[in-house]
Amino acid sequence: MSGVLRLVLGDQCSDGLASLAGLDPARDVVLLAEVQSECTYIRHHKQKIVLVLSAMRHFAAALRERGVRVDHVPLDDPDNTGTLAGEVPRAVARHGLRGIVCTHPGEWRVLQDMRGWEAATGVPVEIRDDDRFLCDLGWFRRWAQGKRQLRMEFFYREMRRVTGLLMDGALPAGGQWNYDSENRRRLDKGVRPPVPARIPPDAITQEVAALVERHFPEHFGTLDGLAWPVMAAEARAVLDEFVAHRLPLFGDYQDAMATNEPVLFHALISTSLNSGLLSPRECCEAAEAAWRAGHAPLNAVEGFIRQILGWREYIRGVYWLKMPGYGELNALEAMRPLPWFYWSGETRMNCVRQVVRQTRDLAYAHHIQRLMITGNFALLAGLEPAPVNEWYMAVYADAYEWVELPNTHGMALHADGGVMASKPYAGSGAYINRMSDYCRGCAYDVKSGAGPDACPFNYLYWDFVARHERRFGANPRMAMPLQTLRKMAPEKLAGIRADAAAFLVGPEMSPEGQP
Ligand code: FAD
Ligand code: DLZ
Ligand code: SF4
Repeated sequence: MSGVLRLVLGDQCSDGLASLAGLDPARDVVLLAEVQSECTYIRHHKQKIVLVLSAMRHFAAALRERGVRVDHVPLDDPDNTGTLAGEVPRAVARHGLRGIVCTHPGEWRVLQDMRGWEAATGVPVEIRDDDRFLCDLGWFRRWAQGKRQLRMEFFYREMRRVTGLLMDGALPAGGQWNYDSENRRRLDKGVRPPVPARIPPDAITQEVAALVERHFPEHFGTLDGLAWPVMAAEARAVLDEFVAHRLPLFGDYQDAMATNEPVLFHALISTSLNSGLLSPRECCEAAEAAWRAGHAPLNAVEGFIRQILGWREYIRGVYWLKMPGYGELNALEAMRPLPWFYWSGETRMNCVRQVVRQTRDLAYAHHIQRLMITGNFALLAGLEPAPVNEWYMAVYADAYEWVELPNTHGMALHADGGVMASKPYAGSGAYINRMSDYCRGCAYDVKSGAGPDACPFNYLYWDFVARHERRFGANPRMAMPLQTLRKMAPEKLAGIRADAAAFLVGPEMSPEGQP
């Protein structure tokens, strides 16, 4: 009797993947298909394509070594149809298989695609839950049911209880659930963040990099800084290095930003988690073990575990709860086109310039850079959500819609009207100046609120608050800025809003540019 096709997608390179459970090595075939459509449905950063295709090649080789029958279709195979919807039926026919087993994908559009494969192939398709996550989607749906507002903090506490992570019996370790108030320092003078070890690209990765340069030369980003893990062992080495050298100060400097310090004390593990090279549980357990051994303080370890056990799982739950349709929401009626500087980095705003250039070179920016620089600007300037989402999907090596969309659309742009976050993450230049050294190297004056040299984040902030005064009037978390706005002299506010209007139609904001 023939076997079944077991599909492994590019972000599913995990031992123990659901679609590999029960695999019969004598009959079943594992398909890994490099396809043009997955590389171009978004013009991903070159580094993301290299990392995904290289991880697929390494995973295929590892499975073969274990005696598994693997069908790996390279991108430049002349018979490659270029789509998953083409490659799956082709593989079923080629090997004469009687069924297809998949793991739930990370994006709605792929799930829709999978649901059509039974009709296309004439064999049954089984879509198994993706149990690499700590929260099952059915559990999340039940947790969310009937709640007027979803809040990450309550979800996170439940997850701590359910998983037992960072718990002492029924109580949170150390007596508190959350130590975030200790985690808001700017980088202190004299603190030198350790330089992360580079993972040199091996022969397979170099071959894929050449392929990507040939096939996708127009995609955003450079490959010079390429150093992402492409195998589980490399990903584990990055995690171990983080735990040993950066975790102890992760909490303190989680929100800090500094020129020429792209990583600071962050973990650099999102690409590995999202492509399946690391499991969320092993990351949390490694951090907890460091605390229990006295190597890292609780504010750091709890903060780190909250990102993974709390935010990452919550974000995924919200995505699948709200899809389809989530990305179409535009609660703040933001309509402005994306300025070209998001691609070129050519702007007089030093903070934005630093983050866009770093993103181009590394396909990476840490959370506060994404939220409070490029995200905050998009929110304040009223940029249309769809192109902003497309930008975030295109520029980061860890971007998949399940995690990118709620973070951008919900957390950064507030386009979901508050599903993700109870207030918009809007900040003026003062916030950026408090948390970074960017303002020192800027053509604009962060201390100035109006006039030609004033920091655009300052007048755009008040213009934003004034624009949405009615909408946020009933939101207690917006009471402070609204109170200040209402106390502002009318002529002062009129001047600020005139500066904002002029900036928003000025040369910096042009959507046109040379690719
Ligand atoms: P660390 O700061 O060291 O955190 C450790 C881990 O926690 C991360 O690797 C990540 O897995 C998890 N984590 C932290 N914050 C979040 C969060 N808000 N949502 C989900 N997981 C989180 N993350 C992605 O993985 N892919 C994306 O496409 C993505 N897009 C984002 C877009 C915007 C506008 C914002 C504000 C955030 C986005 N994030 C995204 C979340 C976060 O910025 C990245 O996970 C983080 O910067 C990755 O770097 P790190 O591994 O060094 O993280
Ligand atoms: C991101 C990506 C890329 C660039 N290429 C492929 C590919 O060639 N083949 C594949 O199976 N998966 C790829 N991926 C990952 C998919 O885009 C990802 O599985 C879906 O977006 C669902 O998360
Ligand atoms: Fe950014 Fe304003 Fe500071 Fe310049 S002055 S770096 S624009 S916050």
